[in-house]
Amino acid sequence: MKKQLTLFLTALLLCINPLPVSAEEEMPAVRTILPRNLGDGNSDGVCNSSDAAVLLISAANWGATGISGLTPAQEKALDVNADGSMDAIDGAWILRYAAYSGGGGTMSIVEYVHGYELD
Ligand SMILES: [Ca+2]
Ligand SMILES: [Ca+2]
Repeated sequence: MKKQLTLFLTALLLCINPLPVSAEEEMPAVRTILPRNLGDGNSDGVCNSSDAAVLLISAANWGATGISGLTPAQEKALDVNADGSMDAIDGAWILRYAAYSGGGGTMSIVEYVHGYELD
């Protein structure tokens, strides 16, 4: 069931357009912009498939109304690859990380995606 949800969310995420993260959130060096709660879009302290669902719902809201319904901090947390927009790539990273950590992986999402730990 969890695998089916992951596959379903991945398929949906691949169909949505990117949501731009607020310009004020953009900075030049990736290492300086990564938030401590990277990937944790629902602010429950963990990054899992529920966060991908938050991203998907916000993308649907964005498409329908032009408003994501998320706070700037949530948008920044969900820009997992730190490219300045929330999109299917971020959702795919979250789902990949959820599968990794659910399988016993111990890296943080920052290390998993970016290859290093925050200071
Ligand atoms: Ca979360
Ligand atoms: Ca992104």
